[in-house]
Amino acid sequence: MQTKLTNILQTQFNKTIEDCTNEELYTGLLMLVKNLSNDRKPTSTPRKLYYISAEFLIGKLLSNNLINLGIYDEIKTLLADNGKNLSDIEEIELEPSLGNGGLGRLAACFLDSIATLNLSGDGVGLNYHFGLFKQKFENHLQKEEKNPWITDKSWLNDTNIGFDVEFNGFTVHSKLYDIDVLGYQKGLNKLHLFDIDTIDETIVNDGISFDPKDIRKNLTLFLYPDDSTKEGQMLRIYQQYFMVSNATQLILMEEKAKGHDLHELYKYVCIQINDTHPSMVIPELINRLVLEGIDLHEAIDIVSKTCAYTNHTILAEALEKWHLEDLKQVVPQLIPTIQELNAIAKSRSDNKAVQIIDEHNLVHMAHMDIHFGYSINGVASLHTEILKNSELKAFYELYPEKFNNKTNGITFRRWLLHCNNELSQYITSLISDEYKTDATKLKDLLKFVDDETVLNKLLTIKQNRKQDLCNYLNKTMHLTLNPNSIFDIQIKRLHEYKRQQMNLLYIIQLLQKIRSGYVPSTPITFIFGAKAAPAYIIAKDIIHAILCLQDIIAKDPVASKYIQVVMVENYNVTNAEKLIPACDFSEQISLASKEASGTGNMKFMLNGAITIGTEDGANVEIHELVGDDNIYIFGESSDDVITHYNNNDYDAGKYYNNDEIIKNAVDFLISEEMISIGQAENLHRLHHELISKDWFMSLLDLKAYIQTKDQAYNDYEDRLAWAKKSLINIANAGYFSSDRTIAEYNHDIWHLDK
Ligand code: Z57
Repeated sequence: MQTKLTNILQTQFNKTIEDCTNEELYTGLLMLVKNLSNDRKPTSTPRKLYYISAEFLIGKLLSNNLINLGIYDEIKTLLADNGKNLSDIEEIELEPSLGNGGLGRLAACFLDSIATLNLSGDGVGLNYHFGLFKQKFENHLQKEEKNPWITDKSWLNDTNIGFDVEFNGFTVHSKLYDIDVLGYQKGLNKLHLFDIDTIDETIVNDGISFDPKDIRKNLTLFLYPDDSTKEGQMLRIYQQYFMVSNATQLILMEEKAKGHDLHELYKYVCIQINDTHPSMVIPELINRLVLEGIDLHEAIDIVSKTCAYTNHTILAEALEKWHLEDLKQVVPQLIPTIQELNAIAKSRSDNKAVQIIDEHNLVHMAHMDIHFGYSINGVASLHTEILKNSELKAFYELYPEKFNNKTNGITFRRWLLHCNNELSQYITSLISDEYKTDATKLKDLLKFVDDETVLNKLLTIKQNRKQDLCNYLNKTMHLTLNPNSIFDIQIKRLHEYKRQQMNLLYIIQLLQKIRSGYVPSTPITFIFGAKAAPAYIIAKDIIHAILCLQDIIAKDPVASKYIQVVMVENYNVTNAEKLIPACDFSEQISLASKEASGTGNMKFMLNGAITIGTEDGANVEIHELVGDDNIYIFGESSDDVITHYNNNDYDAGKYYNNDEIIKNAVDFLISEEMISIGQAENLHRLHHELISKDWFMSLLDLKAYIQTKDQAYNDYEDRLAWAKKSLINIANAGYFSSDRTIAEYNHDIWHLDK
């Protein structure tokens, strides 16, 4: 490697490693990785998967690619020997922000595992120039800015592939960029990102606003920042059609090149539809097969045997329904096909719940996916059960054989080997490195549950990560954290169902308790990281309240000795990699039934944090694996919550009026103290929302949450007992490797190796 790298640096810059700047070294390493990728054997299973997704939240790629090529340690040492630091070089790379949250990050973990299992499977998505917005805080409010990430030295490779994509009355020509996806030790696939070269970055005004009229100029500028809430619908339809038309043309081009008979497309190709965003691939592929001379009904049959759909939410606002009229305005060529699919669906069932086009002329994209795909899966076992028994009950009765569960997973390469190298090496020293390719081997750690040397070492490693985080936040955000405090962390998109507001109310009541004399045994640092969709008013009000509270506590001479609130700006993959390994307490407190799975919960567990959570999403499975003593579970069950919704009997006011602690905490939001720092309008709106609607029932579980957390902080004091819980969490995290998830997708849905 040394010769390879020095040769590159010599020809590029005429310099030695020692003389290069970090920028030059970054460029050199990028070229080295690209050269080594070219030498790698691409995957070649008999069947090929196309994973179509509006989001691929891949994170920075340099270190991960070095790890997957098996040269990370060598390069790190080589650089160190020449006075250079790999992590300084990593900082040169900009994070591509091509995703909102869990769904996008899951797609990235999946690509890593698909390649690692040596399966042929490419990602297909869009090359958003400014990605998701960059978050800034100003006057305790979220401000959005564009987030450019494409530079001339990037992982994107030009291709000379491009297709015509037809919209109502005009045609655009696409251009494809590819990113190599390297598996761990073996496997090479591609992430295909489509773009158009008429894009005009200069039409973006202040922040993230732009002229919406000219599709040719704005189509791939931004990723839609609504993680589950809707806005900008027409442009979304344009983006989605652009994505799937390109995907379809790419697939057909590759299949023809392989000489496959399109009548048997389903024998060679499998299309995974990631949430409903790519659903138009169904009518688009049908249309294009018809253009190839295949009869309409045969085309429908072929597509039905090729497409599979993953559902990621039961939140009604995230289940896309497009107005037929709007679709007609953008892609009139799909309308007759969608109408035909609707007619077929009707002939299969007269139940109104399963129709594709409803009486308001809304096209239910998920319904089309289920009728005309061969598999539908949920992303955690509770979520799949809810789909079968309530949300999609009528479909389950119609097609029971199509339903299956695939509990989410995460790639251990990024979320352990890279972000917590010291822990990973220590695990290797205890149980060998077999767990890197067979994560279930982590169970071998259980033989050390009572070994004090091991437990103390785990505590030391955690302390090291906490110190690293302190240094990082000090350098990047000028924050000063107490490394000896408990790190309690909630990082995820801001959404009422995730209940950051409940965490906030906990902190407020603790502040009030401290002000009346209570002294916590160990100081606590409450860390938040969250972006709110720019149009999601209440979510932004919650951020506002957290930022105000951060200030109030920092200025309180007594309380600041015991508690600190820190809201990290611009939460993204890069800072997640610093936050997760430093965490003692992982907050997974969604209203039961609402979080389909969660994947942050798995990353925290793998890094030895203890979960405080509701019985929701994959928390249920974490609980089953680690047992009652190694997780803090509280709150009403998913069944009870669903019953509250069905009976419409939840009354936030009742909880507010009948409990002093709840009332005082909620009223603090509109206290003199808060209003003098923040905006009265925002704080009153949040206060009003909490006591009148509280749609996601944060007051319902608040008391149980307070009790459970107090107990957990108490337990933290026994350091060895705590370390034991930590070890048990790490040892049981193997199930959540995305290698396991992908093996299941392959076994039950894709059959890529036949
Ligand atoms: C998104 O990140 C998720 C679901 C959606 O429907 C959309 Br839109 C975006 C998330 C779920 O909220 C998580 O619970 C889940 O873990 C993740 O998708 C991956 O499945």
